[in-house]
Amino acid sequence: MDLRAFISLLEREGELVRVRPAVDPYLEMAEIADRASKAHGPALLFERPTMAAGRTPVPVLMNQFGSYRRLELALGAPLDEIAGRIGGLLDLQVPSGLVGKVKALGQLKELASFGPRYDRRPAWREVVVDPPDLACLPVLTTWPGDGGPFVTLPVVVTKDREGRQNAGMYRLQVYDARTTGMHWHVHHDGAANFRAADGRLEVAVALGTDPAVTYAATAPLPPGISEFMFAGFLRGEPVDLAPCATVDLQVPADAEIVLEGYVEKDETRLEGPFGDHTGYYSLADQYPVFHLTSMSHRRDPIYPATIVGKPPMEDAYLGKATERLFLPLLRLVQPEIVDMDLPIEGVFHDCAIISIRKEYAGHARKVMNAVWGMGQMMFTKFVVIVDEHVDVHDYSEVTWRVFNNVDPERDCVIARGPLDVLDHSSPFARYGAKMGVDATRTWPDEGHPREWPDELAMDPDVVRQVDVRWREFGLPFS
Ligand SMILES: [Mn+2]
Repeated sequence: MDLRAFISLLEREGELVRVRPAVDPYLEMAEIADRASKAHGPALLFERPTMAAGRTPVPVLMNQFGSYRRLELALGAPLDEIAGRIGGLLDLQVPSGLVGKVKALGQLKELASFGPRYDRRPAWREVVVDPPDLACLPVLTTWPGDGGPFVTLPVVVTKDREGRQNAGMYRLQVYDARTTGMHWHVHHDGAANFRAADGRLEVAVALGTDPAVTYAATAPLPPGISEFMFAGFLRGEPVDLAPCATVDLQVPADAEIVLEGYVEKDETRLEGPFGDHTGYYSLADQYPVFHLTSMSHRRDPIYPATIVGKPPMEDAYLGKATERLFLPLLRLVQPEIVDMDLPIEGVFHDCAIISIRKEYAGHARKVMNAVWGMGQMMFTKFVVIVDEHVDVHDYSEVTWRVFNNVDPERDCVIARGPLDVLDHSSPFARYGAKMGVDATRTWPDEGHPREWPDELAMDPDVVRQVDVRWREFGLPFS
């Protein structure tokens, strides 16, 4: 499904509104999209962005992922159904012992059947902009303190030394017609490929891809697992890739716009500030520079954009997709994990609430440490562990457990480790403290010699009796 098919689908489902009056990509579009997010509103297709003099308006698609319904339409199925397919793929029938675990990992190979196909005549070759000129695109400035306009939904493709492609989403600050910033964080696969390259690293950027591809580029896949293969798995059919014109990379054949170029070792430039998904500006810092060598697009292209800011925003839904789809992977290694919630307010790297089947003293601490050792979950600043029967998605229930069950001195763990680049609370960038909170029922051998009280629960016979007689009482609630 290309972006145009997705737009038609959203329109048929009443999930998209076309905005026909002229709208300025400088702040105005962002303000409208922000209101759409906060009102749980539809996707927006701005048909007439204000453009630089002499440039043809390129429509801008915003808020395409901004509801659970649209996320389902984007990924082709409800999240729980996809999570079930992933669970099946991993054979979650509790891989017991080492042999079982190795067998389960082997089944990951089934993913390979969703490896990409190749198409040598991609739609995005229809128009070549020579020389490249980013002023052709209505790149948004989303917050007044931003360092400039930023491309916010790019699928950035690079290769590692073994020739395996990686697709990630790293914002691109537009400096001029042919150069942008390349905001890959030190922990991202794109940055790892850059560090490993000698001299120059080729880069391709696809804009306006199948929404499953766009989502996959944001997903915390282990290094070496192809985002395009993952998108193919989500979609149930392989992603068609096409070779770039000036770099040795392949990008989705149905992309709307493709930028090609390179990033040079030892060249950096001030990037930012940028109004970020924490709800604060991320500070300006030195980042690599992306030089365009080629730019092409489909006839009448559509430019995709998002705005991030104080949650909830559109990216909250992408984060929730990751929470659901990656739970089976987490459980493959930590089968005691029952469920997980990443609160939107914690912007996905700041807080995880996890329920576990507690089987031994210190079990909650074991899981905290495991979380801090798992891929991008290593950034999690607060890890809250509750017992298996606690609904992690019910924040009233969770806070009640934390406030009542936790002895701060005994049940809180302070650890140090890598932090997300966007964290501004730590005295140092990318490194700082994390806290684990064990809100499970404390066992005697965890330092609780006193009796732990039983939870309140009504006598079931009385509950049944009251149910039977309910109408008799004439009460205006049930
Ligand atoms: Mn990757």
